[in-house]
Amino acid sequence: MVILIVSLISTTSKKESEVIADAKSINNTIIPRPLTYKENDGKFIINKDTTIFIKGKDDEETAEIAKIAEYLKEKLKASTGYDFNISKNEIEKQNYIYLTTVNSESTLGDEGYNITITSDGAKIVANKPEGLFRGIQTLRQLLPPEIDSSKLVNDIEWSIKSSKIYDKPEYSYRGLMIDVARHFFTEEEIKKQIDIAAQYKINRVHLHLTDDQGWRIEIKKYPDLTIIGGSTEVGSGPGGYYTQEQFKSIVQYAVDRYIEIIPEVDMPGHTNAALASYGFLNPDGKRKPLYTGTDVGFSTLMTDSEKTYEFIEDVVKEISQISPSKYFHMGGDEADSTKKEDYNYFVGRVSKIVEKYGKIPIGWDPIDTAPEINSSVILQNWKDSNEDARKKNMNMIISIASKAYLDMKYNENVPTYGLNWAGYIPIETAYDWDPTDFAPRNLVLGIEAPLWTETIDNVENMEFMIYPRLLGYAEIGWTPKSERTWNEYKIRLEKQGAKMEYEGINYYKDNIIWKNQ
Ligand code: TNX
Repeated sequence: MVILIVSLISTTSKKESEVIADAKSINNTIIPRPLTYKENDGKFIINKDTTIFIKGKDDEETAEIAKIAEYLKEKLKASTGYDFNISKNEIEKQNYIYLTTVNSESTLGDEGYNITITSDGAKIVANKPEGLFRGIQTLRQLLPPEIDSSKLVNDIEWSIKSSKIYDKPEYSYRGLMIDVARHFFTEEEIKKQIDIAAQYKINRVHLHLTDDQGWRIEIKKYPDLTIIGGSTEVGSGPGGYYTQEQFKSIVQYAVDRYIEIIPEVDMPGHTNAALASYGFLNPDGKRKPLYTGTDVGFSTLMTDSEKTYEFIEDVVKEISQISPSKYFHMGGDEADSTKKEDYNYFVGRVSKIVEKYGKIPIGWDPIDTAPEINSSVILQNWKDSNEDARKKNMNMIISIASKAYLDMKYNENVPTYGLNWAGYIPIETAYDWDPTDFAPRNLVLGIEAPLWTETIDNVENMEFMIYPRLLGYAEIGWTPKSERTWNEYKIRLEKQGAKMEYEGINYYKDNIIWKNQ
């Protein structure tokens, strides 16, 4: 008995001391948490003479790394006032930031990196330029938070503690979705969100481009989709759309940040904007009225009409030509006005059209329940069971609404907009789960946090919903489950507040994290 009590006490106290040690070992603010971080004595101080040296395995790679160096230089410019020299020469012994893919470890994969900081400089080594880009995000977070100020900061030492970091992601898919159909957001607004998300190593941005309330992507063969279908939004605002050139510009901006833009055309439901643009998509040959409310499930394409499939093929073809992503998201959710057998036939046929244009189809559940859908399609799991997907060995992106929906309110009072049909999602709920709670590890590609915008019509409110929850989603996607706990995370999150502040992000300063607010 005594032995039992003693052992009980010692296990409890061991656990506690582990937690404390954990908390104490947080001498960095990095989110997502790197696999290993070891601090050493000394520090590296960046000054106006610091040089960014670059070296790839060949000239092409060096040119790509040069762009990453330019990006880093830009990110450090406003606050430091320094105009770093970027050099392809052999690195000097001191005062360097060195970005290289030479002599890397292959175990780092595409996105992993090693950072070594000494008093002489900062060296980042990765297999691929992409890994260097991810490593740079870590480097930025190692500097004082003032580094993100858009104004010159004087009287500060731009120092980084000597350290060694080894890091690579758990999941290859770490996404943010923005619904630009319910409310339209401009090219510049989306680019800003892409840039902010990139610092947390988000690598996919899914754009929900069409829905009942709006069609947001120019299709040259069907100009009325945007002239009519893009002319409004929820609440009857002016709406808008991206020309193909604008879409390409968003894609390139994302590519420069190693983010893949995934376009979605939602079908066969959520299609009123298309039905309002072209009569031939409707049984009576007439255009439907535009819709600016927030109901779901009332619209459907005609699943037995060849004109529908011709239309879809044209749309998929045009978008595929301007979208380098390997994926094409075909929607498939809430088709409540489509009979189940018609839905099954439709999603099966459309998935083949998508594949014909060289893309991997992604669909929301219940797409996995259609007999024609197999493991060549990816399930984005938001609500229903993914039993069929498991049986069929389909890869999955986990977006369970009660955990990952950015349009859910934080709590009953905050904010005044937002929804709660999937429950409230406070910061802890958003963080404290794992994709493997919902699907077997071998089928999980990763995680995505969707922001639906029925109630969100401006960037301030958008940022309030996204931040700080996205930092948690980014960490769930990057850091293995075994390496993260809420108690330790929340200390790092608190420290990240200063950075978000300097970046001008309108985040929710929840007093559970940020005391004295
Ligand atoms: C469900 S999630 C939807 C969307 C809504 C969202 C609101 C999904 C695939 N469909 O149409 O915007 O809920 O939270």
